[in-house]
Amino acid sequence: MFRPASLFFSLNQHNYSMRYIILHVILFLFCLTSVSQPMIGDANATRKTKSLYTNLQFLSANGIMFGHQDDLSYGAKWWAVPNRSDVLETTGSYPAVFGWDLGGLHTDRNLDSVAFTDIKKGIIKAYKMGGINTISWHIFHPLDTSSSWDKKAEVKDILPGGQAHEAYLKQLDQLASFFNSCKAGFFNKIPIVFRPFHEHNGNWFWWGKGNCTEQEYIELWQFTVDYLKITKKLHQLIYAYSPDRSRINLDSGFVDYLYGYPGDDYVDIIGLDNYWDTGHGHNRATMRQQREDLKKSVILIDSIAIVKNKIAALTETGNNGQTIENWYTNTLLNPLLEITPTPQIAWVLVWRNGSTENFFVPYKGQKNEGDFLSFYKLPATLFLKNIKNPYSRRFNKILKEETL
Ligand code: BMA
Repeated sequence: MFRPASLFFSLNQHNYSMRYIILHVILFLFCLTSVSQPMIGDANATRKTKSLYTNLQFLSANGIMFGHQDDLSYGAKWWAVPNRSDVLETTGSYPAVFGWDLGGLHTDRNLDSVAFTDIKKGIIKAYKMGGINTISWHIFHPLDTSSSWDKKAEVKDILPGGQAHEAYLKQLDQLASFFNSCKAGFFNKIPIVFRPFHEHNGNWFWWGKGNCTEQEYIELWQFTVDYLKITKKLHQLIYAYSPDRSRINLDSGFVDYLYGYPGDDYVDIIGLDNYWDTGHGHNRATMRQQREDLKKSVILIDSIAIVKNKIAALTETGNNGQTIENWYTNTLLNPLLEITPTPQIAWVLVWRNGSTENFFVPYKGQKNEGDFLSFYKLPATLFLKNIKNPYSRRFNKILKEETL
């Protein structure tokens, strides 16, 4: 039988030790390179933005942060009450990640009626508390301001040379001034995870598959990032790419995921919107199969992030109305914990608590409240109380045990 070790033992003692040392030096150098920092696309990103990006890697190796859309703006039973949060009321902590949406920037309220002045205040508050802000953009096409779901709107019209290109530049100028107005101190622009043109592999948005070509989508993304980064000189953004799981065949996951991928210099977060494998009403697969598919989808983004030296995240997920018993522990978290090695997913973000019919976080008294509390207490999950100043270069601490 061939035994690799016999190669060494056949040598004299001196050669053996030399080879042994060389082998270990090579292994050591390999380890050094393989734990290198993740690569943010913007080489000129601000110091805090770079630190946040590096810290996301540390955080993802130590737990999964919990995020909630519009957490500070309203809850299932309240609207615009300072400091309120359904997550806080159920668990005793704010989420670690705060989601916002800038759709409707041409008016003074976003598509869900939240005043932009309040969104800005919320972003600053979340930052000062040590939370992480992520912004999606249900953008209205400048030629037809009805909504993101308006399929008549054409991507090619807003690309350079298109009839609405100038109008799109105005939207980008507005977007840039909004980002720049989110600051804490004169020079301190708040780092933000920006997640534009999401779920583009689905056909429901005007930038989606079937409503524009793959090349147009890529151009739209690249143009947008270049304009914000080069023309507007914004260096506080981390860009999240987030296709929808329902339009990915997991047997050809890599290829399907990368449909419309604009390139490693343009993407920092390997995101995925996955409502599909977590009990979606239209998914005919059994819950057992969905559990396996959720795992596969997470392994998919985790591996792509590893290959590309980026950060993976479940940028949207949820069970609307919390109809599935113990959804947080049983449907969402446990499957992820069954994967070995543990996938490095920086955060999971659930959608908004719009009303007592449409909500994703159990509010006080809702039947899954206890389950959500258990989810919060588990060592694997990280809420605001568990992370401290993710914008600092010296950040290396999770506060889980100390707080619970
Ligand atoms: C969708 C729904 C809409 C909402 C949109 C943007 O999923 O919740 O009601 O307007 O997100 O938040």
